[in-house]
Amino acid sequence: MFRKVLIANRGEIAVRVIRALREMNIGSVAVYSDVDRTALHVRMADEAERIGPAASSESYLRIDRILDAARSHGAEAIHPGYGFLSENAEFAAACEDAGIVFIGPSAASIRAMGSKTAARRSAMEAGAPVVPGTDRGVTFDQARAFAAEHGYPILLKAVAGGGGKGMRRVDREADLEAALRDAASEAERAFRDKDIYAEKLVERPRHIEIQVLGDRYGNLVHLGERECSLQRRHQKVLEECPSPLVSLHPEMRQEMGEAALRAARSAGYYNAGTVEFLVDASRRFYFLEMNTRLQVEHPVTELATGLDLVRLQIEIAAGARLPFTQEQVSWRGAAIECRIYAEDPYNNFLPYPGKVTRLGRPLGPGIRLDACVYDGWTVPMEYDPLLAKLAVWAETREAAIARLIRALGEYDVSGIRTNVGFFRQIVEDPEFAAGRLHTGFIEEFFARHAQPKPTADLETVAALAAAIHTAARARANGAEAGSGAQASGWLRAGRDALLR
Ligand code: MV4
Repeated sequence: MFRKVLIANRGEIAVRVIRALREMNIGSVAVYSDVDRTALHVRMADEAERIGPAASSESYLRIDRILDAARSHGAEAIHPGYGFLSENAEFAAACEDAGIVFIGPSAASIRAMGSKTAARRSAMEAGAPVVPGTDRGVTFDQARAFAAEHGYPILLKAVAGGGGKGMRRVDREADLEAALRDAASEAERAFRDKDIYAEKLVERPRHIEIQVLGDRYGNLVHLGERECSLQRRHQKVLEECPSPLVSLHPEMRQEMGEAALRAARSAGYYNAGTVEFLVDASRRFYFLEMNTRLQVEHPVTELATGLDLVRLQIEIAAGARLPFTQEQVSWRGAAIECRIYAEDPYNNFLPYPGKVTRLGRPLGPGIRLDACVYDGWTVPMEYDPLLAKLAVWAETREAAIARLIRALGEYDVSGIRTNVGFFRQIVEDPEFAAGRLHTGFIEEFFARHAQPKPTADLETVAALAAAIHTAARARANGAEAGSGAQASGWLRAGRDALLR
């Protein structure tokens, strides 16, 4: 086993990896940028090395500096976490070249899944269902012919894609030419690759993904599904294991699991990975893409299977065989995770970095908190403002929801705004309780209840107008201090009411 591992990441996932290393009696080396000097992962690791200024391009994305840190600290392996360099084939190859183990799949697997059309083709050849689509480099005439055969709407996608960038829905032929041009220029800007392909659009799909895990000897198992349909602008916000849909139709787990294993095998996959599927209203599922990393939402799979995915990743990278067979994998109860962000859900989910002045955390039965936030920490504005993942487990989904409502109620964060209150609204929603989830859920949820912005009621506006009037008259008359102070008091109260 390794004696020392470097974590090429920050935030809660760096903390998660350090915890696994400590339990395995392996030394940990953190890396950090200037703004992360006081971050929790730096405090928790055995050793730490500064790798540059705040900008990711000058720190967490610098392959050279990370490898230098690994060498100078004597780390034998690197865990990349998620994001940053985790799906960078060049980084995986550079680690191997430096004689350092990359805790993840081979550079070749990462590369094979990086092109969305190549991944589609190999999944299709391996027998996993895919949405009807075109080849890469689609021209206007080819896209028009495709739509003529399969019907509108279609979806234009970037070959180098991911995250919804370079994606355009097209509902009629008249819009096709402009959409193709827009998608290509957005893809060029985002990926420096303007290649586009077209797919038949699946309306209001669910997003269900399968966790896979393989060793370096060709053993590969799936660990079931995660329901990730609750997302906003291609960012997941809440994930579950099992999927409420799969719970109603248990044969789906085996069918999707086998399709995922076929797709993973076609790429010679090992270590942890995730195969994403779209599921349509008639429960047909389609391979979407494969994520060649540990995912943010891995805790719900861990809670439902009792496995430690990070520990398994490290053991497999060190050359161990998978310690169980597919038949030995089992699932129990229901797990739900909320991504707690420093953001304002009622102001377009604007990031809300700043200093945390008070922090009360949920505790007690069935709660798991993967966090990087601590009392007095300043959430930096340079990175994704994820503070914590609050995950709960209970015997049934109903009990897990009750537990989640209880846990969200115990969360008490001051100094910054968070989405905790927004989650309370979501998980108390009857549609959510019924498990009727799809990728348009949050947009529809806002249309159904939430006010996108707090608006003042007439009484507040009238009180504010009166206060302004009184204050202005008091000032104009050079009036006695009393009424001026009272007016500015009202003014403050009125403003607070408006901003509440
Ligand atoms: C789709 C789709 C509907 N039909 N493909 C969005 C991100 C990219 N990786 C794939 N995505 C989608 N592909 C077809 N043919 C709908 C989406 C999609 C989506 C997928 C997963 C999770 C959330 C989503 C939100 C909007 C659209």
